[in-house]
Amino acid sequence: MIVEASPGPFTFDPATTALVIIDMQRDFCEPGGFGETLGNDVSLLRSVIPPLQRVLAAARELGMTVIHTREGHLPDLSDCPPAKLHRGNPTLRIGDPGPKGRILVRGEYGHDIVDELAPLPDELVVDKPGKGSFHGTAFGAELEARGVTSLIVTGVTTEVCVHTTVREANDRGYECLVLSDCTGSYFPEFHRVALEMVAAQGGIFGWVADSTALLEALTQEAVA
Ligand code: C5J
Repeated sequence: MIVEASPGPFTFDPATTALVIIDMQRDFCEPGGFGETLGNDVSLLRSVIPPLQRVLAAARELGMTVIHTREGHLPDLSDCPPAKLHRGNPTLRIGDPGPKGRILVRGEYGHDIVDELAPLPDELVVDKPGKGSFHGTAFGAELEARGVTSLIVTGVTTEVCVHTTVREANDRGYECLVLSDCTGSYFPEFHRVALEMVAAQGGIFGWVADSTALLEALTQEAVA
């Protein structure tokens, strides 16, 4: 299967490709969570949801591997480095009680994925303490166990957890396609530049396309 992408066509086999949905959690996408405590306008991430719902539906229809990630910490915060916990001047810190439960803590309502993109029972959900999906998780082992060699990467935020995951994946030999309208940032300029960085220099970290280009390719596959 071939997707029109930047810097050139992205070729992949759906049987060995995972749709990775990074951190589409209430803590980042809804008021009262981690993203808002840092002073961000969380409504900026909402535009990611409709195109990502369409991509998720198409991937499920094709029987592709779907993996969701969630950034967050154990209730005792033992996996939260002090530098992360004490950094900056947020209105609430990681672990503090907020309107959606303790900020960025596993098991809390705010830590979970938004209703619109809720995982199905058979879909893997990877809980990660850091920004990248490989650090401190079984993500790499799970990809290997499923024979995955290519990733279609979506979610938030483009320049933080999406970028870190793509960089980690690229160094491990995975071919990554980042979907421009299925990723988002609190900073539109960072989003634009982060995507440019992925595809620059002949695709230094991977490829970039929009969901329309991917859906065209997936639809043709479903018909064929
Ligand atoms: C951030 C993330 N931005 N999921 N996390 O702190 O990108």
